Amino acid sequence: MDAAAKEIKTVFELYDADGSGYVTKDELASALRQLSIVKPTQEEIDRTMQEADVDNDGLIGLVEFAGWSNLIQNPVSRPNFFPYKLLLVSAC
Ligand SMILES: [Ca+2]
Repeated sequence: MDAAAKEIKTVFELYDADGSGYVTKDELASALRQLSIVKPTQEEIDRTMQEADVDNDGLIGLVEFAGWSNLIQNPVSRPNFFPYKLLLVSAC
């Protein structure tokens, strides 16, 4: 596992509070509220869930999470995206 993958897994485990291997919407909401410098609104949480949950099963797996992290780390393509990059930086 390379450093970037390890970093993503570390952050993923912060989100996955019960260690189930999946991040639920509740876990996502509480992680974002706890870790974020800017408090997200419910709408932003809903949008984030939609962004990250590619297969729409209501859970974010590690692969989905990694894809979502890539989106965050490429903010040029997402100018209006909530600045969760800050969150990742502060969590690592
Ligand atoms: Ca999913």
